[in-house]
Amino acid sequence: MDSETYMDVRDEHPTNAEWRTLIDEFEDGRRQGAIYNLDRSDDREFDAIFVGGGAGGRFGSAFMRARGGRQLTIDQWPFLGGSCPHQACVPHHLFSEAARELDLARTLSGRFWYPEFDESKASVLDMVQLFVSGRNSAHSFMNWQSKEQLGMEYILNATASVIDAHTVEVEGEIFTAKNLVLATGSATVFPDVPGIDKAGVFDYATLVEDLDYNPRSCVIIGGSKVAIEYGSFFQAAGCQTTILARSPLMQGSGLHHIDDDLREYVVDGMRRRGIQIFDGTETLEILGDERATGVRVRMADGSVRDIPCDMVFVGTGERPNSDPFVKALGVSVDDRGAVIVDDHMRTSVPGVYAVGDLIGAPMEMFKARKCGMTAARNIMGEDYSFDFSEYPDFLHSTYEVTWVGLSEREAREEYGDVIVIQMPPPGVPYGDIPLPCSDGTMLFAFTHPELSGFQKAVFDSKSRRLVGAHHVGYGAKDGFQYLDFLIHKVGVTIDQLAEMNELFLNPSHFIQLSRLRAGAMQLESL
Ligand code: KPC
Repeated sequence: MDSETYMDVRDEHPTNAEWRTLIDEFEDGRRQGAIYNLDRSDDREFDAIFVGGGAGGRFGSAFMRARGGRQLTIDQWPFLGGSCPHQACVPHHLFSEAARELDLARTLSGRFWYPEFDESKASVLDMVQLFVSGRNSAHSFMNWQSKEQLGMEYILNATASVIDAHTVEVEGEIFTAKNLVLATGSATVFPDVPGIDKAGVFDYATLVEDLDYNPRSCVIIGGSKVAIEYGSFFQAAGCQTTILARSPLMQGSGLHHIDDDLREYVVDGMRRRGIQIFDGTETLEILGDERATGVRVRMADGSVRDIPCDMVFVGTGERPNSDPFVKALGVSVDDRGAVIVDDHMRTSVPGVYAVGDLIGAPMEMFKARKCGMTAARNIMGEDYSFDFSEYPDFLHSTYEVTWVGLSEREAREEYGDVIVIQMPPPGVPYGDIPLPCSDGTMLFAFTHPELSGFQKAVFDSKSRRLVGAHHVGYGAKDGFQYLDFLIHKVGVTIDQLAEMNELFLNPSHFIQLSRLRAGAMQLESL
């Protein structure tokens, strides 16, 4: 190795601030080559090499270290943490928070302390630039924490070429391990549409890497979660947005357990805020010479329309980055390219595990991290399974939308006799009463009650168990992590909910509503 083209930090202890400067330098080209944090004095064989240091790779690595194992984690970027803090979840959360703030500021324009809303100040570009200017602080923390607190060994800013099930080559050097853990994530599938490679066509990743103008009109191709989330942000940030989906939003197979009322409240809310949503569409062409100026689309009624825009955003979903492993190892994949694993994260090749987005849906952070942990536990000799067929889920419009367990329809199919407690109560039009009126929606509740959200809990009448919970509002995500556990691991009943101690009109105020009904032997809806 040429010392001018690599950096060895093993005996250095860069602070978070120093890591940030280093990563800045790697990103803008002032520094090049791999970053080595490798204990060359340790002659133990690696228990695993993690190919990819995103959520799955990093959490698996940390768990393996904690169990006393030795790992090596290799990532193409000069930081650990992967696409989440670089291009995906973290910017999405920043943008969704901005969308919420913008929605409130526009709705309350000129009232109280809110100035008249100035549309010229709402900017997609401003938020993208804010994110890009700050993202290296998360990256630096990942490098610092992984090295100084978690004791991980890693090589960054380097490509790992898999040679066989135990061998990886990095920068011309061969590394061997008892096992490999593949964790290289997924990437957007750009539809095969004429003009898709024109300037002005983005996905979530290129948006943050390449956007250099403030878009004022956008057409989104696809109806995925990403389409809903980014579309809501674009519209709130002053960019007139049109969504062209194949299936009605939130009805695709990718999202399970969506309650009909919740879907209606969310999609109506998006339309109310000015987003145009068309389903049953087929995108025919991206219009424009070098740069996208519109989208030609066949509508559900067969007519063809040209929709002008200055940005096209692709939200059609993602495909696992599995090709190199099929080629190098022959791992089995499904028809969408997802590496097939068992509940221990073992692939079809002995000694090779795969985790995270690489194994397909759901492409969620909790799954990636727990997959990593699962692989590590099994490699370290435990017999540990991870079943992610049931999980809490969320998305953002200008609201935070959260759900767990069965929808009301599914619960009726499964249990027959169910009761529902919901706000606003069934049959009460939105806006007639300012409910749910929970934390985070108070300003709406008192000014625009129809915007104050929606919530529903579904119980099996016979067992009195909570079987589903659904929420549109703010701040419920936190509680839903625990509701998931209560529903799926504890089997919590309405009587146990009635015993809990609520903290006022907390976002998912199922506790007090449950208490109002729990006294009855024969449960009734509310
Ligand atoms: C700070 C944070 O949780 C967002 S970035 C997460 C990357 S990782 O911890 O590796 O899953």
